Amino acid sequence: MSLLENIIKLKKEKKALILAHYYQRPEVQDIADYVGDSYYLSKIAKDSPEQIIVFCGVRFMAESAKILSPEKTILLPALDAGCPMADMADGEALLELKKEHPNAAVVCYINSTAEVKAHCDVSVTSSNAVKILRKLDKDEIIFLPDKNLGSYLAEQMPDKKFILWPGFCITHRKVNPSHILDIKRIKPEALALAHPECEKEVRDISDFIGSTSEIIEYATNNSSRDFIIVTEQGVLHELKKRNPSKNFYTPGSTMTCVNMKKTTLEDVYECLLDLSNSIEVDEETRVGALNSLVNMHNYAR
Ligand code: CIZ
Ligand code: SF4
Repeated sequence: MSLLENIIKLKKEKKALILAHYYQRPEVQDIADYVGDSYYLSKIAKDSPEQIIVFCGVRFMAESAKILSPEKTILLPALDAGCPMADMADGEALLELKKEHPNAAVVCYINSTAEVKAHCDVSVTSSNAVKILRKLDKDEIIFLPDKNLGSYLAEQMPDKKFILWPGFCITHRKVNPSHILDIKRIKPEALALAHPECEKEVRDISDFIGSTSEIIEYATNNSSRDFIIVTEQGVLHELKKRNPSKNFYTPGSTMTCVNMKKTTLEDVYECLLDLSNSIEVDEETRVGALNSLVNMHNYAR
């Protein structure tokens, strides 16, 4: 039996569900029951009847699923797949910042540790952040850890005062405007679709800014034929599947998240075989963090 057949067989035997983020390797996306962004996947993990979930992504995603569904077994196939941006914020420093701004709403990007979430009022993802923040009745917002998504949100809501944490995504930071302008010189019609985790100078010269799912929707529904995709290159798999006749250009070969690429089919097979790599969150942190994720799901509805 091939590795693929073995995974499918084990998945059935164990009644497991496989979820994969758009940034995962193509072959991992293809074996998953659901592929999507972190908001969509967190909804599926919470609502699905399966008790065993193989979460092909990075730690904060599996951790969020565990926080929402402590009774389920959440497996992270590559245990060392973390998110460097999530690790740029810590609970203790956040508590200090909260003391300086006692009236601010505290909002974290879902790309954050459980410890940080436990000190926040609500979590957001790049696909629901604008909607959720518009519903908060606070004029002041502490946003962490991504200063780029934070400054993008601040631009959308000039009536609110944002206090931004200085974190950033190392993958999205690698792009600079010249990468996009170089492609536009050769393909002047191409539309640049950028993730809000990109730096402001990149966002400012892009034609559309959105989350991975929004970028995929935009390119699929737009009549243009040429697009420059300014986010982690894993999304190209879904983009090409949905749009076989369109052309997708990438800004250099720089936009690969090494952590997202750690998960291989072998890892998926092995963790299904012995149900290893189970993610645990200590109960005190879990209960603290739960509130921010439940609020996200309620506000985003
Ligand atoms: O929220 C997510 O899934 C991430 C990390 C990116 C995006 O925009 O979908
Ligand atoms: Fe973290 Fe950036 Fe990788 Fe997403 S792409 S997991 S934000 S380092």
